[in-house]
Amino acid sequence: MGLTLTEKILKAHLVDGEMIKGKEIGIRIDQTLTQDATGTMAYLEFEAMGVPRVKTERSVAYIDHNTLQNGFENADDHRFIGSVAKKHGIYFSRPGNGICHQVHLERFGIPGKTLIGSDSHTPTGGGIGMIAIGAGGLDVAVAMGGGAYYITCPKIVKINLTGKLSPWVAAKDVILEVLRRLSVKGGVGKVIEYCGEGVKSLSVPERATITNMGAELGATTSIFPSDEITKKFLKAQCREEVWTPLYADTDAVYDEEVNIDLSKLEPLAACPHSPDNVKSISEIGKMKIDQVCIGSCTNSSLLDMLKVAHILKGKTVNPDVSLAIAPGSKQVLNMLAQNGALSVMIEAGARILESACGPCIGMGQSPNSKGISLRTFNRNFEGRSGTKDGQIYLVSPEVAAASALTGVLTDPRELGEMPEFKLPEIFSINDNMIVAPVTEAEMNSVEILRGPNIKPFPETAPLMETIDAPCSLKVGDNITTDHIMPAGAKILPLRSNIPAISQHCFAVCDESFPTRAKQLGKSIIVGGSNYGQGSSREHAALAPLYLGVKAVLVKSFARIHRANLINAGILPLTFANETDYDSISQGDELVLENVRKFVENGESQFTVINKTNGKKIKVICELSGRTKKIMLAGGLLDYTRELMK
Ligand code: MIC
Ligand code: SF4
Repeated sequence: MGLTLTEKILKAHLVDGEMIKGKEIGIRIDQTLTQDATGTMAYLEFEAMGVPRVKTERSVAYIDHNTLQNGFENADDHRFIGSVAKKHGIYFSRPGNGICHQVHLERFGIPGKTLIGSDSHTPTGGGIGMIAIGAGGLDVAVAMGGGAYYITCPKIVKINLTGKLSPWVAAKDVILEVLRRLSVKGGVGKVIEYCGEGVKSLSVPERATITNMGAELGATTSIFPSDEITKKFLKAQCREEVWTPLYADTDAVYDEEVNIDLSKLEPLAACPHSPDNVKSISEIGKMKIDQVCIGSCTNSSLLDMLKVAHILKGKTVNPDVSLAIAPGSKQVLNMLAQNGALSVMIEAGARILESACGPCIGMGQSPNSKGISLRTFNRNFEGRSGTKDGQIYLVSPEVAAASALTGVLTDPRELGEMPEFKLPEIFSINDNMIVAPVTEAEMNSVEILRGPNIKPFPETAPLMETIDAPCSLKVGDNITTDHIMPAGAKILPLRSNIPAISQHCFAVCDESFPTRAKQLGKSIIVGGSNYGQGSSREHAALAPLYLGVKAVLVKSFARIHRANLINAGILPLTFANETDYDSISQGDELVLENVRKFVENGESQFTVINKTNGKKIKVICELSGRTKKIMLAGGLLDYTRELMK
């Protein structure tokens, strides 16, 4: 029986467990990446492990998220990460060099290698045939120290692409179509593998748009084969030597199959407030818009920007619209400057932003009250844009640029004939904003530069014998990490200060939660299905940890968040019977008797007693040998420290 591409790469990196679907496996990690909003914590954790130099083939620290410096905090974090990178053999991509995923694809990604990153859109690397996975900062810290990364051996979904995209229909429309069909929960426990004739018609940046936004399916990752197109891209980046051809075997067996005829797709949009709330542009109609933002790790490649410049050429942005453009990397921005496309954008009235995440994470450019904003990004969760009532639609750069001119949602096919947009034979290469690691001798003399905002990791404790605690918060389905631990320009500067950031925990749902939870001392959160979807931010686990949350009981979890809860020593529980969700109200007293003993004995079903109404609720907590030990120790940091003794 042949192997899928995913199985080939995972097998070649397997260091623990067996390739049995649904079972935990440990894989060797070749590369890691961090960004600044998750990086400070990840490096504090790495420091706590006491490993002098990273043990990966390549680790890169990027500064791209917290780039608005309206106080000392973000600048201090950048400086801290820069000094840690120098001290421990890590490449440092300076602020201004671009968004981690875009730069990593351009300058560091290698087909067939494994990459984990403390950012959920790390799967962008799947666009060149990597197994690239988003993880919590602590998992990345362990991988930098040479430890394996653990995932559930995934099911593999084949997405068979046929045909070719019609003019003005984009890669973004492909992933929006996948989201429309599979939903934001459809990828949990799965890797999405793209195959078929249609693959050949997609360039690397287009493939990367698709694998990037595969994160919104909840998938472990997504991957394309490494073929002649990949080779050409790497050659144009002067990195042809890292290319290897990689394909699934022709007789590979998949768990699921989805067929998409590219020629049948039309321009689409994800409507507020979920990436899977997808409708066609024609179905939504000529809706009046207030803002357009083009950029983010999904759609900020040179190819995307050239299309935007073509559409804007010689025109003026509609007077009722604000258009912001953030090219994804210094390479992209510089090439736009060199070939005149930047001038075209400026002439048209675009507001050019630095190469960073920017509005995607609420770092500026929040829309006006109830503003309708078209964005080429990957997430439109409530509140993420920085306002509570912003109405965010996720679209392709083509739809975004065409609409910026008309002031209403516009189908780019109205633009008439589409010219052929080609990638350059050679990109403009200048890695002068990437600081390479120094020699061992120089490393020893590096001083770590900490600012007053950088506070230590919160206190953890071994799993309690019995958890007897009230339900401090009850929430519904599809709670995102943007609900649990909001981002935005005001809160992000507190990412290195858990006591301070925890004051904003669940601010979108219930502003009184932090005070209540702290007063209760210990408590349990109850939620619905797909709890914790979205980002990899471990702050969504560390803030509850700081506020005394001992367990989270929900209908189902998103992958990275569940792992982050375990890493923080918070017990992740699911209802054996989902209807029991209705038998708990906020404030009810819940008891998990002898929970430590149950976990020690490897039992996966326990009973929660609701002391308030007397109801007995069956709950499930499946922990593998390793995650069991982590839970008992009080989290991954304590477990790793014990291992190192
Ligand atoms: C996001 O897109 O939500 C982020 C901001 O990049 C996060 C990481 C973070 O919260 O720092 C992610 O996707 O993991
Ligand atoms: Fe940055 Fe947005 Fe991409 Fe997250 S999704 S890495 S915030 S650009």
